[in-house]
Amino acid sequence: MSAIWNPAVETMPREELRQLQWERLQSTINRCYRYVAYYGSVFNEVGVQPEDLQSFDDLRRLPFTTKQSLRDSYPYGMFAVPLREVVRLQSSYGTTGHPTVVGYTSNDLDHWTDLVARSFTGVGIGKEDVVQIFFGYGLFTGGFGFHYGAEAVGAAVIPVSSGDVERQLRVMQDFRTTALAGTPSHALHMGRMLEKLDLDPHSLSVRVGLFGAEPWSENTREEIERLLLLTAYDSYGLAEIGGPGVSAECECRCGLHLAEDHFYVEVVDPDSGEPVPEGELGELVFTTLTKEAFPLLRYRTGDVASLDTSPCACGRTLARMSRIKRRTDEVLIIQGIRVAPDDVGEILRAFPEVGEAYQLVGREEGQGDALEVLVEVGVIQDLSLQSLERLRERLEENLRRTLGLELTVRLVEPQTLHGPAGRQPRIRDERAL
Ligand code: DLL
Repeated sequence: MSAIWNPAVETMPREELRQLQWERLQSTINRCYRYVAYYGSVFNEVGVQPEDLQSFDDLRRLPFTTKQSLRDSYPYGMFAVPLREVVRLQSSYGTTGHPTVVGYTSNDLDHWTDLVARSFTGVGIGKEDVVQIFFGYGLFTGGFGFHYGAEAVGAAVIPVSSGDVERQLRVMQDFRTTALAGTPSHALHMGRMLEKLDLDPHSLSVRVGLFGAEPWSENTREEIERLLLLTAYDSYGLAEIGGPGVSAECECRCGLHLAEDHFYVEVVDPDSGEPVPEGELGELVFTTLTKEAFPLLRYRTGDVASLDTSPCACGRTLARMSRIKRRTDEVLIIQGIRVAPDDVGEILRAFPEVGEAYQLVGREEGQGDALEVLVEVGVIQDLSLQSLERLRERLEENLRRTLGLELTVRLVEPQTLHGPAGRQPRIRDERAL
């Protein structure tokens, strides 16, 4: 079994961990109440003072923080420190309108690096490794998050960033990459390209991959492992809570160990908001315990998973979450990018030739994940093939540019998507999840 990055915390008896969480929770509650105007008014509205919260259960007296609260506070309204103490800004990726801006103090960055270092160490990636990071570097938290974590464990990091699969393969061969970090869909794509180009996977040195940022299945895992001859692990996180490093699998691959010393996790029924018993599926709700710049209380993730606090064979005592089974809201994650139907609708509304209904279809194609947007045409004077094709191209170009994502548009006849049988769902995910 691989080493443990921070054994003092990762194998801490759960009683002690609870105590540590409680101390940190109290200071986070105070920080939010005093320094984040939004939380100040939330406390006043529900008639609660920080000192009224005397147990983890009491935390439930506070309402959930939602994506909407973050949108309303765009860009810096939820920050608990002045900007001069912020040393990094990142953002949630791929949604239009108002994405969430997250800030980090220097301590926040140290913690983040430490968490990703835990994830790498947990899957046996360390000093001896050459790590190729093909998450995007930029506002998306994947690239920089994984980068600093990999450096911290002493690996040689190749910051190749996302893009061009053939180039990735060339770098993998030439630099003798031993570990990959990126989205599973991109890894799969790389594997398939290898096969297509008839390159022998045995000519590569890669042995392990740490993947995440999007839903993937056991089938995809097996396929990636078969094509690239590596062992693939899952890692999870979200920008609002800090980015990757929130949880990751260990070599036992029986759930993702949560960094409970930095996050207090609740699993709730998405409809009632009430806690569900351990082991049952529910929506993950996070309270940050150490964040200085961007603390959040009871943040609803929209991600559905279950929790398991039983001991793990690896020796870690940190609870494990299952894979993310689904989302509570209507969001399609394609190539690691979250696409909300409302965002697509907003773009389409600018085109008078477009009808009411549209549908986002996620597919698995030879090249990896693909998004097709079906758009009903509206009232159009000129129904010539040429003019329809021009409309299609304009829509495609506009959606691609705004969503920052490769996609295709198909025009469909009026009433196809909301015919007599009722309105079709705005999302259809045909990938074998
Ligand atoms: O995806 C952070 C990250 C980067 C995680 C690299 C892991 C690796 P966001 O762009 O804010 O942040 O997207 C977060 O992506 O709420 C989930 O719905 C989804 N997601 C992330 N990891 C997984 C995973 C990063 N392993 C949103 N399985 C989250 C399923 C995932 N869904």
